[in-house]
Parts: sequence; structure tokens; C-alpha cells
Amino acid sequence: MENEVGTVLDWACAGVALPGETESGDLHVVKHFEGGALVGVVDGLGHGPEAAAAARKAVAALEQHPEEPLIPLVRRCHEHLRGTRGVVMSIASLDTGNNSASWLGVGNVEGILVREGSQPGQRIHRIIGWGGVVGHKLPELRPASLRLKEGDLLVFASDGIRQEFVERSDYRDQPQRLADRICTQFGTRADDALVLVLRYRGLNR
Ligand SMILES: [Mn+2]
Repeated sequence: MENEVGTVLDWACAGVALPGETESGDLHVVKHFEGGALVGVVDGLGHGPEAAAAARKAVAALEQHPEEPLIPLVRRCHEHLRGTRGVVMSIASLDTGNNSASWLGVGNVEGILVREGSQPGQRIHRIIGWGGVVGHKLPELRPASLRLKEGDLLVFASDGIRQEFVERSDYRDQPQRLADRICTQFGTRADDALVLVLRYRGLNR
């Protein structure tokens, strides 16, 4: 199963915990399922062990049923996280049969889609994150739908990364180099930070 992800997505992430903390409360999800993959970034509120525990619980809930539509999936996650710090997240469910994605953000994790062949600052779709905290209070959940083409790039970043990365990055680089560079160049060092970069390859190439 894991190998199959590699044929659909080239992906990498880069992250750093808040200086002084031993574990990060920012975690990524890249989970394949029959016909697609669930991807995204989860940020446990605050930082330190309690934030990390909430984030791990969220990722476990998401990975348990990655094939589920996003609304029931986020609701399930919300129930699992009651009594924890809670998390914010942006996630996307990729449908490799239809070359499409369903996206949903709760809180302030950045999510963008950069079309193949874009110049810096061009043709970037930003995923609107609604307010709220998974585990405490959910906003109205309204996933967005987008078409995907081979070569399109998806980037998720927690709020430990300054948002100006969106306009100022050169997205032509390989996922690992791009993730490393965004993390180094735009990390605030005032919070945990995580960047997830995925290049969509599709099934038929
Ligand atoms: Mn954060």
C-alpha cells in the first residue's frame, strides 16, 4: 500500500519543534486508500507534550478511516479529541480515479494548490480555513472541490511558518528541498512548525 502512494504522490515534509520542546505538536497525514489518499497537516493547540498528544490522537482518528468523506471524518476526529487541547487542521482527500480533491480546513493551517507550470506567485489556490478547533468547536464544514492535474503541487503549513511563504516560494523545486527551504526561510521559531509538500502524479503516466 505504501508503495502505491509513491506512484501517485511525490511528497516530503520538514518541521521543527519550538526551541526547548522535545516533541512537536504539528504532525502530517499521508495515508493511501483504494482509489485515493488522505493528506494534510494537524496542529495541536499550543506546544509541548499535550499539544503533541492531541495531534497524535487526531492523526490516529484520521488514519483509521482515510477513505471516508471529509465531513464525517472531521466529525469523528472531533469526537475523539474531546477532553484534549484540540487541534486545527487542513486536510485533502485525493481521488485518483477522477483526478480531483476535496479540501477542508478548520482553523489556521495553510493549504494551497499550485498549478503545474506556475511562476512564483501565480495560479495559487488557497484553501479557506474556517474558524474553530477540532475537539472543542467545529465551524460549519464546507469542503471545497478542485480538479487535479499531473504535476500540481499541494502545500500545507502550520502557523509556525510565516504566511508570506505562499507568495515568495519557487515551487519548481523537488518536494524535499522545497519543504526544507520553506521551513528554514519562513519558520517563526515562536511555535512548532511543519510543512508538507506533495506533487500529484496521478495514476496514468
Ligand atoms: Mn501552531
